[in-house]
Amino acid sequence: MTVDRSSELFERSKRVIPGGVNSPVRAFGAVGGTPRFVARGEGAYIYDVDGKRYVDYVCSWGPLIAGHAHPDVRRAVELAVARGSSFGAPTEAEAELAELVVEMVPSIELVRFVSSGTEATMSALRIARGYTLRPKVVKFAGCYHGHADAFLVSAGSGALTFGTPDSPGVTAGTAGDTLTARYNDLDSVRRLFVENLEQVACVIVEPYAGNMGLVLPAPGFLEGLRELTRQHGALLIFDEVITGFRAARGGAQERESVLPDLTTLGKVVGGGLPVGAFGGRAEIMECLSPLGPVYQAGTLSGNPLAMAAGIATLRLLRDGNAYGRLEVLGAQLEQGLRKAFARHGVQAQHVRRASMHCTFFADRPVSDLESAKRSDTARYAAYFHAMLERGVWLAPAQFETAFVSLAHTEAEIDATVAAADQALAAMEART
Ligand code: KE4
Repeated sequence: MTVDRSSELFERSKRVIPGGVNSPVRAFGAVGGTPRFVARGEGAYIYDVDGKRYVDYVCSWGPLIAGHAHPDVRRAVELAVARGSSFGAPTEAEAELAELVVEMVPSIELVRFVSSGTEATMSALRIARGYTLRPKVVKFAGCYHGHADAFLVSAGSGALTFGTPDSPGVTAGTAGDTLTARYNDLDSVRRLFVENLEQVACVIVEPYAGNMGLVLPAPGFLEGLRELTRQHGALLIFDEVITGFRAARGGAQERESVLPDLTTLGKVVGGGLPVGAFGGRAEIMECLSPLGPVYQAGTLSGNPLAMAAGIATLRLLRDGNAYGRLEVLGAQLEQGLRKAFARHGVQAQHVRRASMHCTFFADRPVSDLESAKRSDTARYAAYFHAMLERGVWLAPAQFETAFVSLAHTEAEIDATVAAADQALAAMEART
């Protein structure tokens, strides 16, 4: 049997990189099999090193909302790199991207750029603690905010997938300052505030939770968090690393009309290059060094190439009808998959908001981590591989969210629904 290039490269990578990957979920551990190594991306497609083409619904886990190698993004980065890649000094591009963020995100008056979503959420926690002078933070079971110690408590995404929600290496002291509530359960938050009076610096939440699969806020949940945090003198942090510039031009906070005190961003804001950001009300952000005492820094923060990619991407989203288009494509995919699953009598929960979607192999609606964990992950894995074999690249784990980009068209959506029909039929034949 000829060994394909992905298998060869996986063996080679595993000799020098833990697990052969630089981020765990890429190893296909949740779905089994050998991860496909990617050679290139173009529009809605990625090509593996064996030349196979896939319609891409991972989109690099969210950043590529304009599709792979968009000409505007390519040109912007090519022009920037010709002038040098990094200076460790302020540049005009940082002001330009910051102006776009302030213009587009309703609650942000000042913003600081970093190099990943983890850096953004880690820094947002520090500034919340520095501003309120309180030690405790509240997060939600199943929500993932990156891999900073404070967050690896009942985390989502890969930590949930790999069943190590409380990662070794996180001290009891750190974990002790992280309080965990239940998503969509305001009473669980109320109890934590009462049990920790005047100790809670902030509540951090994914307004649309994208790391236990896609779980949407129940009516009144986000408004309730806004009211509870205000009542108890704590800050409300919306982790919009996924939803920022994706749920709407102004993110989930614009779509839901709930304004947090701080917002964290990543993914789309960098257009595929390493950018994270955190921002909010000026009086809070002015606590940040060099203006105030809360320290935060980064060698490549505001990197000119990353800024160029972010500016090109946000301009594409700000101007024109990007969100109307993404809504049409997202709805077409959702309806097509619902019909395909119904044709084959396969029970699933299809959850969608804008260009984010998730198919839970579950027989009841999913509203929190407990209900998400009732999903049949083995069946999801079989579906994932059946779709991959038919040229559709979904998220390689049940507890993730899939994305549509502006490069997808009705043709890719139709092909995806046709692949689902064949995949479900093949799965039936095997049972
Ligand atoms: P990064 O440090 O991975 O850039 O961002 C961390 C982060 C923060 N907040 C939210 C809501 C996130 O979804 C993430 C990262 N998302 C995962 C996908 N579920 C990244 C993919 C990966 O870990 O490889």
